Amino acid sequence: MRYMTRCCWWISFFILATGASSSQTLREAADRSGMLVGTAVRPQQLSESLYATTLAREFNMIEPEDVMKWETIHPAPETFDFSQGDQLVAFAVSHQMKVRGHTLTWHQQNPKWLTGQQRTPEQLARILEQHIKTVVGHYRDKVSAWDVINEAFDETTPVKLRSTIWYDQPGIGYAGKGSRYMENCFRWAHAADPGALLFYNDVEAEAVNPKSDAIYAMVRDFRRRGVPIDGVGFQMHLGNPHPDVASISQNIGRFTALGVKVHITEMDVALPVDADGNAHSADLQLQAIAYRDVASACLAHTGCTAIQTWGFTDKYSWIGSHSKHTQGAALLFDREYRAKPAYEALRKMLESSRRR
Ligand code: 9MR
Repeated sequence: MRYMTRCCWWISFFILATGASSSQTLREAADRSGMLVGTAVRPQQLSESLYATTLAREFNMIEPEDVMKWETIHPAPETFDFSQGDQLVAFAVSHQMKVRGHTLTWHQQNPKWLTGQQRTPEQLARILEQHIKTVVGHYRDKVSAWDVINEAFDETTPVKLRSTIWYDQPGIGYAGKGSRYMENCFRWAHAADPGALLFYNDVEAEAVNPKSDAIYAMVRDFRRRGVPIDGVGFQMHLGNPHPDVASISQNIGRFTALGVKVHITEMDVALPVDADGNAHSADLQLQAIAYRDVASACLAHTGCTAIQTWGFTDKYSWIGSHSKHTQGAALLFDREYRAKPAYEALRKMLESSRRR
């Protein structure tokens, strides 16, 4: 008995002293390394018990995939519908998770009442200001970070600001004046919740490239002039499992050097799939390496504080319908909620990092 007690004490001492116990879940590994590990969520799936239990066990942050977008949350000029967003926030609160809000200003998923009618820039500016202040105000102290602007730069060369209802069709009064129109959005969001972190979020800007150069110039300018921007989100929708990790790391490094945080906001790694939605096992291994290496690039910079995936089970991923079911299997869990090699690779990478 005495031997047992002493033996167990020594084991406990060893574990505490070396940190040698291994994290069982992604969430545990993230908590220990001071990271946020998040996922996009749809509230209608919370009633599926495996969905809800996996979500709460594995992640410490959630982001609404669609239900905080304009078409859901602002369905008529004077009507805001927070019911589905509130459901996600309630889930997060009851499981001690953070919430990332997505998204306040975008050119997609806008309601017909907004896009189907001519308005003056002044009218549109008032509508956008009211929207941002109402939504951010409703979730004050509940949503910890907002994608204030989503995908404002286009995919052309040279990179330009995307022509949208907010910029120049007709825009909110700053058409042709570059990123000026976005400043107001950050200021309105900051006024509604000074405690929330405010992000610019974009796609295909994760590596050093002309688009991330343009975003970099904008963020540097905003920081110099005191526009309240706190972070940049790199979506990380990878169309193949071969990311340019050195360039991604370099890009994260230059943004965090500006004093802003970086979040990986929408990671998935699409693979070719057969008619049943299955990927080759060799591709699943490459996918695991891609998740590991992107996480490693993030963890190499203290300002990169969140890794988030765009959903977590292959059962519910936008990739399938988007690719007409030629691609899929992009996430950390398969359709039966079994952890894939990518899950284990990400968990181990988080576990090996100790930031605290
Ligand atoms: O995953 C979202 C899907 O359910 C929507 O139908 C789609 C509409 O465009 O938007 C998807 O999410 C997008 C996100 O909001 C912004 N970045 C790209 C994501 C994938 O299209």
